[in-house]
Amino acid sequence: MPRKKIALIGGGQIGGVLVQLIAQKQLGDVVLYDIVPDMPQGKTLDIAEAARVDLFDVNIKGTNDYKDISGADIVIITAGLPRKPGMSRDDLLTTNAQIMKTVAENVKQYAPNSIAIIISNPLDAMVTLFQKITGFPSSRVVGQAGVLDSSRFATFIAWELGVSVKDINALVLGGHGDTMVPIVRYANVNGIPVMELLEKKYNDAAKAKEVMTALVERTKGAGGEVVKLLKTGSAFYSPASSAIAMTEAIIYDEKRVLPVCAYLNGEFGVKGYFVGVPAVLGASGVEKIVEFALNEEEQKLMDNSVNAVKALVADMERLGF
Ligand code: TXD
Repeated sequence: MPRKKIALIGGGQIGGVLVQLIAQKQLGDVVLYDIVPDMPQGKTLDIAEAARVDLFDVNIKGTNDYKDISGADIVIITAGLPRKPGMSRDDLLTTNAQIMKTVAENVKQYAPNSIAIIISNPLDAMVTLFQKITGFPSSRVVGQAGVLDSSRFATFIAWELGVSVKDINALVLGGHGDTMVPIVRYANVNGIPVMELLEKKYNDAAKAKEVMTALVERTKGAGGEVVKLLKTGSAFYSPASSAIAMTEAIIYDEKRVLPVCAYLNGEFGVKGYFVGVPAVLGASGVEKIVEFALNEEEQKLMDNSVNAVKALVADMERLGF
């Protein structure tokens, strides 16, 4: 099998970790593009020089020229500004929409058959804009948010219960913002409902509920928690890992069911918007939305989150994008 070509647009914190992970896992040849002169060349040189130690055999190139992404199979986009303490993801809208417009035009020109994974914030709006400008079929445009938000939820549950995070299944749906929807009802430890385990632990249903509410709230604010501690940027290791899980699902045609930001055509009661839902990821990109019944409370939270995405997209359109 010829090696895949993976283009990364944005060579900042997440971009750098992406290069390293792709190399170490030998997922394909990498091109790292950034507008800052020499920086992507420097980062890729640094990572390439670890090849003898890490024993990887892929080509790694840094560039300031979009021509170098020509023919990429997968494009992962992190270009844009990250949050500073006190900022919401939505505060990034104007700046990052301008950046995304240029990025999308170039991906359309140089990698017209690629599958695009978008990471830049505000995520749901950036995915929408990218698809609008490229005109790519929606199966080839997907945003990363839910894999990370779900992993954060799983991590907090594991810590609370004192069990391995490997055995936790936890799903977060909706937009990648404060309105995201952790699905408590289906959170489980190897099939055993988390709520049942919390009730056992505390021997008190009300207390168990209170603890779960705290886990849910921490999940929703998890990005901000990291921003506050870092002071100079936002999370980058875990977003990079999450995008790599999606990339692997596509490269190896795994048909994994992952929560991703995907285009909905009536599923979950949403039409014409990109929202976080479980989807099958395989060689063709988003191959299927995995729909399931939400209860009344979950549907209400989902509607609220979808309304926040709609408002964000409307703001973006008002700004002329
Ligand atoms: O889960 C998620 N989706 C996210 C998203 C989790 C964490 C952070 N998330 C967002 O990803 C964050 O809010 C940002 O919008 C992106 C990238 O985060 P990162 O931490 O990597 O930001 P950096 O280090 O500032 O890197 C951004 C790079 C930087 O090197 C700029 O020079 C570059 O983007 N940049 C550009 N590249 C190409 N083209 C243009 N026009 C451009 N403008 C800036």
